[in-house]
Amino acid sequence: MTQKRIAAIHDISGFGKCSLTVALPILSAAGVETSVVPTAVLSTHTGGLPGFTYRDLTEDIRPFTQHWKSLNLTFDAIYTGFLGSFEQLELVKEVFDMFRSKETLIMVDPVMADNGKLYSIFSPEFAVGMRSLCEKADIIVPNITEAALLTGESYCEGPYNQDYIESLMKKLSAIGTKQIVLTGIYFDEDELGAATYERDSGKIEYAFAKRVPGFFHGTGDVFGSALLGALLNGFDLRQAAQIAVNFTANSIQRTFEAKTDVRFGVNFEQSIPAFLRDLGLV
Ligand code: PXL
Repeated sequence: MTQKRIAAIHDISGFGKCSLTVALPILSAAGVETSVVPTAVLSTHTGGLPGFTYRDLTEDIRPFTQHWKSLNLTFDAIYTGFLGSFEQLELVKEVFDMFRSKETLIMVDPVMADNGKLYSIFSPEFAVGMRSLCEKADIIVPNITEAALLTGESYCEGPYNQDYIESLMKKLSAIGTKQIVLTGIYFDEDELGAATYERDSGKIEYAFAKRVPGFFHGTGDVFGSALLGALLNGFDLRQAAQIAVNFTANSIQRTFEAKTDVRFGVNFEQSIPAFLRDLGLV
């Protein structure tokens, strides 16, 4: 199989594992060539570590990607995550149009909220802009809070019931993407995972692993990166979701046992060997 190449468009937060410091190592480990468009450089993420620095790189996005285009570079996938402004959303739509071919998989993680709350830097209108970016994707990967914001549905705390999840999925499907993976689902205290939806078949399926209670920062990016790595290794959506759930749950479990500060991100690095076994690469 020829090596796959992707473009990952996220910020880089120096400390507190998320966005590019997660996507780059995980996709590289999965054997995928990962080019990056850093949209901003922060000292840490914005999720609970006060005093972070934020250097916006919006102005660089167009010249950066136009240079790539002049080199005739092509990508098997484009993966976007945290985007800091409406202007960045519009620029990313341009990048999709610039590089999209029939084979390009466009994956949008509509990073903007968790635990029922928008991240501090966003206004509620940002969800409208993010929905318009999702409309241009092949696959979207919201958590439950983001799904509620994208659809106008009310947010509920877990444990969830199947009716709520399936009604959220149906509302998300109106966005029009071919595939949806909804994260952060649990029906009881024992298991946590994701639901997958395929537009063509209308089928909703689930992938679960052991649940560790609590909130662990950066797990959406760990999950999204592993999911894309698995898809590009030829797994179907349900299988890829299971591999990503296993990897994320394993990383959370290790972090929970080590009792590290949950704002610092999860120990995904030491889960990479098991991830590679799941992918059949070792
Ligand atoms: O993991 C999501 C994320 C990415 N990048 C930045 C963030 C967050 C979530 O808080 O603040 C800068």
